[in-house]
Amino acid sequence: MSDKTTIGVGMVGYAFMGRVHSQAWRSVGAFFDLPLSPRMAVIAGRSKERTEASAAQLGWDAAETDWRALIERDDVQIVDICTPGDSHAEIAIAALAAGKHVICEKPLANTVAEAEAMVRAAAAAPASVKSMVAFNYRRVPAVALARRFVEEGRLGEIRHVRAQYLQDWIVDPEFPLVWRLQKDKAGAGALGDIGSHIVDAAEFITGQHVVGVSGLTETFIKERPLAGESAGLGASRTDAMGEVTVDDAALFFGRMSGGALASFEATRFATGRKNAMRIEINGQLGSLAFDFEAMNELWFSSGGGFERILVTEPDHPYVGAWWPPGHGLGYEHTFTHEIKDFLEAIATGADPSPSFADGLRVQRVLEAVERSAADGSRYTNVEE
Ligand code: SOE
Repeated sequence: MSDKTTIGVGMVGYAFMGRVHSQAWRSVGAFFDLPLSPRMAVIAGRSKERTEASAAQLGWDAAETDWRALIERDDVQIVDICTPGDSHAEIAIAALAAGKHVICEKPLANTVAEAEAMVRAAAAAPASVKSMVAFNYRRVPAVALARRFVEEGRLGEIRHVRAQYLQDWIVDPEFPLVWRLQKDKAGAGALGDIGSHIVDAAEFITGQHVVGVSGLTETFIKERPLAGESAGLGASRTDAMGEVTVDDAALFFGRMSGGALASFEATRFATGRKNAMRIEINGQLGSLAFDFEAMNELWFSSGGGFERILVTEPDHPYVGAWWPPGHGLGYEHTFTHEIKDFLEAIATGADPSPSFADGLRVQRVLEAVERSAADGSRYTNVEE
């Protein structure tokens, strides 16, 4: 018998993020010694058949077809939101009002106004009710180690941030119009989906905020075949065509609050790049470089050439819970780490990070990029 307090989890959504979050909830207690033991109480989705099948496959005890019913359940204390951005605000605000902790996929919302409402709801909840936005790349051990290096002063004053998020999954003009390519569902395209990750990573590693930007966005393929039954990443296509209403790529540069100059590139048209989330930081004393496609490595230079650090040592962030040196971690572990940190924050009363307020700040950067791009790339301040 375990003496840990059980905490019930209800997850909304069962597609890509739902699957990876399920894996994290399932494994976190087996690898980290936590004060709380999560119980995968219930999963919600619109289709009864698919939600029930997902519950069975992913390890949830029950299935609901209405997220409101999930929130109301007494066996749910944590609500995990893995839906497209158009429902984040409504679900999160209702869950917080019901006194449930909330972890919400990124970007926090589709608009600044929605994100502001979510921040207000989080602030209005009792201090014991916690909320967090799921920027999982903060929990890549090499990214957390990069932040440690900056905090230890090993880079000195930071001059440059060079961040890219390169994918190629929609290069084919026949790739269907999935929800990620529709503004009413996703809020933005590459800018929101993957640009948000590199803004968060840049802010996390440097401890600085993006304060102003100048941006360009482009939609290379303006029309695509409508998606078949599933609108997920693996959707089939139909014969009818529809308009792409988001950006395919976004490029922007900006100023950081500590004086650094930053450049960002988010694209789904980088042929051959699958999930190249890259960041290089140049400081007065040293530089760091990271590429998610080699996620167990961090490159460091103290002025000579770059040296590779294999981030698999037990004293590296999160790594000690897993395998012996050199055995490496994968994408899914970043979610396990995020849930571990969230459960610890709930148990200890600490404020989880990144908070909804951090998510709102990223949202404001994205919005400033859109305003700048619409205004001939004019330098645009990120609103406070
Ligand atoms: C699709 O671009 C996607 O799944 C993003 O939505 C995720 O946040 C990222 O981790 C991988 O790519």
